[in-house]
Amino acid sequence: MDYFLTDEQKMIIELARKIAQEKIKPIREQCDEKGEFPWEIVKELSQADLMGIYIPQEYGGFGGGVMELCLAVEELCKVDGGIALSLAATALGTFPIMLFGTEEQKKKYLPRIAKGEVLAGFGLTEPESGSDAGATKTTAKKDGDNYILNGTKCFITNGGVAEVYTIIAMTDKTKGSRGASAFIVEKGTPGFSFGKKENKMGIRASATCELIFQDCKIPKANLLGREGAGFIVAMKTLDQSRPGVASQALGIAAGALDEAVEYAKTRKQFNHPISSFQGIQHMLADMATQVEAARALVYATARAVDKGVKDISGVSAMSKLFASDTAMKVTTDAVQIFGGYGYMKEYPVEKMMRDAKITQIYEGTNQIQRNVIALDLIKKAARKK
Ligand code: COS
Repeated sequence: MDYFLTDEQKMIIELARKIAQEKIKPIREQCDEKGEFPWEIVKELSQADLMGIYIPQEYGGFGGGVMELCLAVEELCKVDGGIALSLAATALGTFPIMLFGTEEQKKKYLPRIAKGEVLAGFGLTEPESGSDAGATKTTAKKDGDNYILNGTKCFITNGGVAEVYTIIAMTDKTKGSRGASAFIVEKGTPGFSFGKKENKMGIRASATCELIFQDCKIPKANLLGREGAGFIVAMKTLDQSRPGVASQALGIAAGALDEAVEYAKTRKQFNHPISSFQGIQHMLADMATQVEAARALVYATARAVDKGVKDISGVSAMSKLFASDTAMKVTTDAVQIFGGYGYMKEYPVEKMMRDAKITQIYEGTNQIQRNVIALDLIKKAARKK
């Protein structure tokens, strides 16, 4: 399918492909096995200007948008769905600053993130507040020119390895989600520490850990947007970032499809390559169709976000929902085509299947995506009346 990509976009794909093939492929098994964070790949991505691909040039970035970010993430995830998160999760932590930061905040944080000198993370989820993002318990109490943060965030991607975090905390518990505010918190701030490092099923090269705030004092200047706007900051950030998860899922699915086609061509049973059997051909045909449909939706959504189309919650959720379900289906089918070998760690498809699973869960479960899509649909229908 021709998506009429610009020369620049094609160059981004080539750059990401080269890093994925030459640098990520040789270490992906070890990173997965040991749960190692790939700092050397962060360096490669920084040198290729990919860490700042979605950040405007005036803040030291490449000047692309969500589309360029998605193209890079997709390509990297064809080889490894976890390693690319150093980039994708940094984008998630950076979007609140890009969308709601003051000029001063942007100038302070974006150039270092764009250069890949520091990574970012996004702290919304808590032990008792996952899908119900409005039930945040972490508090931020005003204290003169500061806020004092107390609480725990969990399952934070890039947790521990990032230097800059966007944190959602309640400044007024009595107001529910309208009492939440967003803050920038830097690693090393007294009272801010890291808790349990998670031992995960998949995306094991990505760092995931708890963030703990104990009387953590941060300056008023670190408030993002106005007090009480934290829930909206979080929702609009997720609208912007869900195509990124979708592109991660798309990359994993496309990578598994490539592996399955190659294997089906070489694996012989009953004296014939298994690719000659209709049962396998039909599976491959379905997988390819699902991948292409996911790609079309992800690219269309990313382009809509970059064009500033309003009300993107619904399509953004659709792209994440469809691409992640595709990733789960396609990777499971890839394992099936590999048969017993697919179940073994010697082949990459079992890892792809493990990596795919998280895309149906994080940045909002796919059940929540359906809620978002349905609400958007109903709201728009009501407006037409
Ligand atoms: N853009 C702008 N405003 C939004 C919005 C969006 N995408 N989504 C919700 N809002 C607004 C609503 O319009 C509402 O405003 P008013 O109070 O003025 O009416 C307010 O925010 C509260 O919205 P709502 O009542 O829909 O909130 P709920 O508590 O019912 O929760 C969901 C809504 C479920 C969509 C939200 O909690 C959610 O996204 N949960 C999943 C969180 C998630 O993705 N977690 C993963 C971890 S982050 S990596």
